[in-house]
Amino acid sequence: MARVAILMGSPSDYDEMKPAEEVLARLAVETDVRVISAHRTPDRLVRFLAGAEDAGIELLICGAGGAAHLAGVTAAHTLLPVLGVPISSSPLSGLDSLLSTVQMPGGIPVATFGIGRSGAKNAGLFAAAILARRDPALRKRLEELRAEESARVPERP
Ligand code: RP5
Repeated sequence: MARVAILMGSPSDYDEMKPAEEVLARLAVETDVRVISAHRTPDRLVRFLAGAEDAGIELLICGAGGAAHLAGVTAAHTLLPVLGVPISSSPLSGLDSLLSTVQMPGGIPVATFGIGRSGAKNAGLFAAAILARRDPALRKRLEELRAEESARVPERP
């Protein structure tokens, strides 16, 4: 059963959002990956969020570019934690997406990550860290992943 939903505004966002999916797969956390746009498919978003908790979703990661309102609108429709990833698709290379996602007015929080692939990877890891608080087996896998990443760093260039 998927515990994390990964939403993105367009199929063109997938390349930048993939690291979230990949790192969660590596940690054996099931994801439900969807294309849902806050402005092109608003009904799809509302429908999905209405059933998300019952479907077992515990966290949502939302990636969008340009005037990026997907994470904010998602957060407005759910009490589940929302992690936002700004996508670099726009002529402003994602600075607009970053500001749109991070600058939520007080009251509806979106935890915002860096622009693009590393932001998506960190959002996936952050989601896993939250879930690991109550999942000792996942915590162990997260520890192993950290150890593997450390071991890959050479002592000399
Ligand atoms: C946003 O517009 C999407 O999140 C995407 O980053 C951007 C461009 O979408 P496409 O025109 O490539 O579908 O809503």
